[in-house]
Amino acid sequence: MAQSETTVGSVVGAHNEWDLLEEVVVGTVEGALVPPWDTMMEATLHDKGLWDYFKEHGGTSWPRELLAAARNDIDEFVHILEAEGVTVRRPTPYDFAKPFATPDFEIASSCYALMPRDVLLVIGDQIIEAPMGWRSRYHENHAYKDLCKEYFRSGARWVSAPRPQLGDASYKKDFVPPEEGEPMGTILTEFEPLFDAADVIKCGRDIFIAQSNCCNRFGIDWLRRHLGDEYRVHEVEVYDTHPMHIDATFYPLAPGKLLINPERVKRVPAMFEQAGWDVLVCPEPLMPETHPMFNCSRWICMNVLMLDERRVIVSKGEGNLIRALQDWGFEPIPCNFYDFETIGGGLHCASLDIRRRGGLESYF
Ligand code: DAV
Repeated sequence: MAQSETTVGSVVGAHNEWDLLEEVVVGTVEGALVPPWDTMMEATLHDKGLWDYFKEHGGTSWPRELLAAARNDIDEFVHILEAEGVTVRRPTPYDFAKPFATPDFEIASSCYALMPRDVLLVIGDQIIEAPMGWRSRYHENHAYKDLCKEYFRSGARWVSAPRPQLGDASYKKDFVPPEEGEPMGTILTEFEPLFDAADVIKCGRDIFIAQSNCCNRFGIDWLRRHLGDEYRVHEVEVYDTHPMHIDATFYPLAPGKLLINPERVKRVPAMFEQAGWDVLVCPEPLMPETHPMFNCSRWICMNVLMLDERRVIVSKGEGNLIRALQDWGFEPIPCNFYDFETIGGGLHCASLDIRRRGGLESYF
């Protein structure tokens, strides 16, 4: 199996979003459930009109037609990856329907293994199980344990961030998500370190992270200290009424090329301008407003997956972005993905880079 110079002995090695992708984990729709209702969903769901749907259907299977359509998309994504020479791995089937309790909370079920990007953070040869903020996702890492064990045996480092308690003290009581224009706020307290792996985006020695409804400052501090002197962890200032994850907001696509969400990025960190990076502003999404979206916003179009510095898999309906990517010097590979986005997230959410060929570098 091909291995990069810097990761000899370990199958796991990824330092940025654009080195040649060799192995990836792709999520699965098998067994996917509607997330069971929990108050922190009020903070993350952009569409208030959906609360009742989750209250009624949470913990049960998604409707068969939605699952079938999402499966077609993910199958096409896997097909493209394999055709482009990438090894694709999948999670282990897991029973998400079991209710569970800890001494601090109880919840009707788990959710799914749709989005490995949220659960595991790969930095260099290290896999970090994220301290996730949603109670219903507390055991989602179990669907990836077989893979983690295998990667560990191959030489990867494998750790879990401190398991959070997720009791009432972790969430602000009576939190009301801000309306557009009001100051940003998140539902999390600073009781314990919390982040999802998708709150983080890698750029060699520089790691970018933004506070969200699943990432607090305590979580950022934990990651900074855990990674140590080899890395510089930067907090990015974003504005989002329902923030969750950085990869539809702020995304270094290739050396010198930063894609930003014009509605959410308040200030591009000065280091990008100083180092001569181009700031690429994501065009308006083309997904019809009427397209059902249970989890994320239309800005999920930004959630592309780089196969190397040029080839980029992008959601097929997003002609504006596809043309912009071409103008910026990329080679877009369109993939039908709107129906996966309906119940999950984008191409980046649905995948997890395990190995990209290349070493740890500084781009600033
Ligand atoms: O903007 O809808 C996307 C989350 C991607 N991991 C949004 C959040």
